[in-house]
Amino acid sequence: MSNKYILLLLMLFSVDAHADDGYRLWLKYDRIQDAARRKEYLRFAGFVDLETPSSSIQMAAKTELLRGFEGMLGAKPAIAGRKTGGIRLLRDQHLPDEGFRIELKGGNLLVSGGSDRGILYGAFTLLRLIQTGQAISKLPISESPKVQLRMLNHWDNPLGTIERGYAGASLWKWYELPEVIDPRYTDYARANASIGINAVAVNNVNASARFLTAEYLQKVKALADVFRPYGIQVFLSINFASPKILSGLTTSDPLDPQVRQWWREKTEEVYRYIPDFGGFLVKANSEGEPGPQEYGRTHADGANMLAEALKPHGGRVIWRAFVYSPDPRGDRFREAYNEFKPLDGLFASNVIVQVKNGPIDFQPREPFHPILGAMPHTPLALEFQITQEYLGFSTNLVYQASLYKECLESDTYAKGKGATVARIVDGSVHAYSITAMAGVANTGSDRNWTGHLMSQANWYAFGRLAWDHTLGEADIADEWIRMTWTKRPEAVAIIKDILLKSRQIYVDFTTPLGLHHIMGQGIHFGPEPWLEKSARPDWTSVYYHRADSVGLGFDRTATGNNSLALYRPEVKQSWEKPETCDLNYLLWFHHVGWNKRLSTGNTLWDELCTRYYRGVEEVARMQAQWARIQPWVDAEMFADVAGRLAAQHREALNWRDACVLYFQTYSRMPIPAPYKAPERTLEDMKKIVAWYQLK
Ligand code: BDP
Repeated sequence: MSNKYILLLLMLFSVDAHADDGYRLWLKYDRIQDAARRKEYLRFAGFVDLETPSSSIQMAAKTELLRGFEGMLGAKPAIAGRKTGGIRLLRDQHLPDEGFRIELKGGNLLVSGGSDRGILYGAFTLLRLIQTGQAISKLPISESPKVQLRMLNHWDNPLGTIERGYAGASLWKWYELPEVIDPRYTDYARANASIGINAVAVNNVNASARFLTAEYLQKVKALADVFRPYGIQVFLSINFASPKILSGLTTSDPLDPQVRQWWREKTEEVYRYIPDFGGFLVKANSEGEPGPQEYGRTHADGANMLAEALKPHGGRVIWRAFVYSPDPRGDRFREAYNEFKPLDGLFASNVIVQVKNGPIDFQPREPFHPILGAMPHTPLALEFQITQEYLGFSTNLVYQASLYKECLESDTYAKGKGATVARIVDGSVHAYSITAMAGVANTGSDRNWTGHLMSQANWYAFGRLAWDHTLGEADIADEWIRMTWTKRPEAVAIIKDILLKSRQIYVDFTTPLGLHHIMGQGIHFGPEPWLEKSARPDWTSVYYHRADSVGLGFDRTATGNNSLALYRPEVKQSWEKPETCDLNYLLWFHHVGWNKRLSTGNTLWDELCTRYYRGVEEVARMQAQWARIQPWVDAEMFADVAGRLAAQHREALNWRDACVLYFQTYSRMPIPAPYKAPERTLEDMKKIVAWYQLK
C-alpha cells in the first residue's frame, strides 16, 4: 500500500473517531477541557478501593469509575497500596437502602451507600458531577430515591418487533439468547443504572405466553444475569390465560385450585432460573387480553392469585388499570375508575396497581387520571410513556419531562391541598407500602437507541424523575445537554430552550386547547380528525372532538356525561366552567361555541387556528435555532437532528392543514388574519393521511 493510501486511511479513521452516532448516550466521558476542574478531580485518580471485592455491583461501580476517569481525566486509577488520593466505596447502614453520600474524607473521595446499589448510584452521580463540570466544593452530597421501583416497561415481542417502538427492532435477540450475550445489554444496563432505574419488564404487556416456557425463561435468565450487577431486577409481563395456553388446563379461573397450583409451580420454576426475579406485570381484560372477568371474577381475584404464588419469593404483582370494557357505550375516561375504585383495599399486600398518567391513553396532553388519589388502600404506580406513540414517533422533537412534571405536580386534593400526583405515587399521602413509577421504553436496536437523538432526553428524564420527582425539567435538560451535546454556554442555552418549549409546540400543531384522540387510526401517527368509523365508537376521532355547527369539544360536565365528577370538588370546580377552565383542558371538558370568546381575547375558532399556525411557525423557529448550534456540536449528530426537524415541519404542516380545513367545515369561518388559508384542500389532506397509513 502506498503512503498516500495509508495517509488517506488515517484521515478517514480520524474523521470517524470524531463523528458521534449517539451510541454512548449521556455516558460519553469525553476529556474535560476545563483544566482547573480536571486538576481538582485528578487528585483522586490514584485508586478505587472496594469494601467487598466479591460484590458484583461494587465491581460494576468500580469499572464505571475507571472508565469515566480514564475518559474524562486521562488517568486510570490503579495505584496499589496508596492510602490517600483515591476513591473508596463503602457501605453505610445508616443510609437509606438505595441512598448514598459522596464526601471528601481522609484525603479520599468517599462514596458510601446504604446498600451496594446505593454505592453504584453514588458512583454514577460522582461521574455526572465531573461530566457536567461541577466543582468538588459541591460535596458532600446525599441522596436517596423517592420511589422504590423505578421501572422500564418494554413492549417487546418474541419475534423481535416492538409494539409502539420507533427505534428499530427489540434490543433483546431472543433467537441468539441465552448463548450469545450482546455487549449492548451491558451498555443498556449501565445507562439505566446511571439514572437510578432498578427494574425492567422485558416483554410486551400484550404478552405471549411463550415467555413462561423453560426455553424462554433461560433466555430471560441470561438477561437478568447481565442486569444484576447494575442493580436491575427483571419482571415479566404474563398472559393471564397461560395455564390454558401452555398446559392445556380447561380454565384459567383464578379461583380454581388447579389454576392456582399451576401458577405456584410456574412461579417456583421462574425463581429457580432467576432467584431475584421481580414479579409479574399484567394487562388483563383490556383490549382483548384474557383476564379474570371471563370467569366472573374481579381484577383483585386475578391479582391476588398471582400475589399468592409470588409472595414466598418476595415477588410482586403489578396489575395495570388500563382497562376498558368491551361495551363501548361508556366514556373510557371513567372505565378504570369504575372498575378499580370499588376494589380499593381488596388487593394483597404485594400487589400494586399501575395507572397511566391520563384517563384516555398517553395523549399529548391529558388531565391527570381521576383514580390517582382515589385509592387510599391500594398502592398505585404511575405509568408514563417514553416511547412517542402519540407524540410523532421518532421524527418529532418532544421533551417529555414537561409532560411528566405537569402530571406529577397536579394536585389531586386527595387529602386537601398539596396531595399532588407525585406525593400519591411516592406513598407520602396514603402511606403506601410499595411505590413505583414505570415508563414505557423508547429503546430499540437503532445505533443511537431511541431513533431521535433528542428522545434520549426522555429516557434520561424519566429515570431522573422516578428517582426524584422534585427535580425541575430545566435542570434535568441542562444536565443531559452537558453530558450529551456540549458544555458551550450559548449552545446549552439554545438546546435547553428548544427542549423546554417542544412539548407545547407539539400540542399546538396537533391537539390544541384540549383536543384529544384525533390522530391517524391504528398507527397513531398524523391527523385523522374526520375518522368516524371504527370497530368501536371510542376508537374514532369524532367521538372525542364532537365538532358540530355549534362548536367543538367533549362536554364531560354535569350537562354532558359528568365524568368530571370523578375528581375531588376542588379539581372539579377548577375545570367546571368554560370561562375559568384552564385553556389546556378546555375541550377535554366542554363543548364550546365557535364564537365563544376565550380568555386570550380570541373566539374559539380564531384561537384554534392561531395555535395550529403558531405551532408550525414554532417548529420553523426550532429549526433556525438548531442551525445556530452547528459550530459547537458533533457534525453527525447535528445533521441527524436537523433532518428530523425538517421532517417534523412537514408533518406539522400536514396536521395544521388537515385540522383547520376539517374543523372549518363545521365552523364555516375564515382563517383569521394574519394567517393565510392552506393552499391544499381537505381532499388533498385526506389523501396524504391515507398514504401515511398505507391504506
Ligand atoms: C395503547 C397502545 C397499545 C397498548 C396499550 C396498552 O396503542 O398498543 O397495548 O396502549 O397500554 O396506547 O396496553
